Amino acid sequence: MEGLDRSGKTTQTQKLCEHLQRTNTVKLIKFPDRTTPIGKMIDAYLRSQSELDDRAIHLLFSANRWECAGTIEAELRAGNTVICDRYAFSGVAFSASKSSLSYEWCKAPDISLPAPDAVVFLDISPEVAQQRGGYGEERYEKEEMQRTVRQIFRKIETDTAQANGHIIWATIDASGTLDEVQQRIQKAVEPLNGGITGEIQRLWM
Ligand code: Z5A
Repeated sequence: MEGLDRSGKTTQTQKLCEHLQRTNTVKLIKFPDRTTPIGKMIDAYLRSQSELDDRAIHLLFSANRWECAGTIEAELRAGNTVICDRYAFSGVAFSASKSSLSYEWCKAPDISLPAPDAVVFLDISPEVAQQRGGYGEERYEKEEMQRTVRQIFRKIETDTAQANGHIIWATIDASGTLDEVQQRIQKAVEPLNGGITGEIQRLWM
């Protein structure tokens, strides 16, 4: 699940998890995982309690995924469903919105992570997002940055379709009620309900 700030990712990921748990074992993972030593450094940065070079924080976000990659693969090999609340697509979209970092440089550290079978992108205008609870507390929660991030997500969608044609990319209007948005998400991932067979695909390869 990907999206802009306050698009409802955490709420909707939880609901999707409950829905899918009726038929399969589901592992829910949130990135950044703020509980690990790397995640604690990310958390301090996001809360503006520490300063880090743009490259350093980007690599920490990626390392935070790599430290979980083995768990993701093990779950998939066991036949379980893995849902991630943000993943490498957020990594690229947020870091590449900074003028100091190029888009290609931002993609590099996440190349060959386990690729998702579907990306649900919750699309919301920065204006609507701002009206939702808690907006503005963390470092990237600024309207101008969110606009740039939204544009980069569109580029990532195109690039991902070219590099990983098997990935379903569903852009969902996240501006309805919780139930309306959840219905759209469930419909988008319906093609995966029968399960996935074959080798685990790799990101951007
Ligand atoms: N980041 C990065 O730079 N690089 C990376 O590699 C990764 C992340 C993985 C923290 O992410 C920051 O890290 C984030 C991207 C960057 N910066 N920004 N922006 P995070 O995922 O930990 O935090 P977040 O983006 O701020 O997510 P969030 O606070 O968890 O928001 P959300 O998950 O999208 O929304 P929510 O918690 O489900 O809902 C927010 C509020 O809106 C809440 O009060 C809900 O009740 C309300 N809500 C939700 N849906 C609705 C609807 N449909 N109607 C009305 N109100 C709603």
